[in-house]
Amino acid sequence: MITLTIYPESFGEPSASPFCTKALCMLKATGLAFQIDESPDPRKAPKQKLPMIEHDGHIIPDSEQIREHIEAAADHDFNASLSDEQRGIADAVTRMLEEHFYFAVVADRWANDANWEHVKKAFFSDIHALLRPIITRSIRKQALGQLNGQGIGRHSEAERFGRASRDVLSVKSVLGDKPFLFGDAPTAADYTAVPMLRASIATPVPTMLSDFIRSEDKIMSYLERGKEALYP
Ligand SMILES: N[C@@H](CCC(=O)N[C@@H](CS)C(=O)NCC(=O)O)C(=O)O
Repeated sequence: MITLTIYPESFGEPSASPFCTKALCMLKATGLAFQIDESPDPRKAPKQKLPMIEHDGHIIPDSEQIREHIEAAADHDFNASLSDEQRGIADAVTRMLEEHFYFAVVADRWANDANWEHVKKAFFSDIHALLRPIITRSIRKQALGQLNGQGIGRHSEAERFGRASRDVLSVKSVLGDKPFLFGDAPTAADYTAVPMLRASIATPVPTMLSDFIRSEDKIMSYLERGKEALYP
């Protein structure tokens, strides 16, 4: 049995984290038996990040490593139908969304004062009321420090939007008129793209990025279709 540890659902998504939603949807697609352990606290995870899985005594962190592990365990290749060229594009799209676009979403949630009020309530309401202000201030400071270190935190919202909206347009170009990124059926990159783009419009207070995505009909229908096909 596999145990998948993820952050609890929030803002209408199965998990607060698009990486956790990705791992959850991939596990479901392989047909492997698994149970979910919801945790708000990543500190016990090997990389202090979620998701992670525990399988027969082995702990595997990181959604990409989880993907490799479950593909081997279930003898299931998410990209079986893809050519080498498509696999290259799929990996590039995945990296763009997970290592660049994701940080724009985090900034919209954690650096935007109006959204931060909702994030605080959604993620940290279990913390005792007396300690909550001190703990949430420190967690926010740490998150903003990470954004600054990564680099995206040094941009204004408009500059961030310029970069992140181009990522969305790249996804739209790869999608074209197909139901999923590489054809009629979802492949690995869809398991990143759908939760990641959905996370960016799930922020309760609209941002330049969420308004832009909501105005893109092709992307919005892709996200509806993706939710239907991939989500539990
Ligand atoms: N590369 C990792 C990224 C996972 C990740 O960034 N998780 C975030 C939530 S979206 C996290 O747990 N952050 C906790 C922290 O940075 O303290 C993956 O693919 O799983």
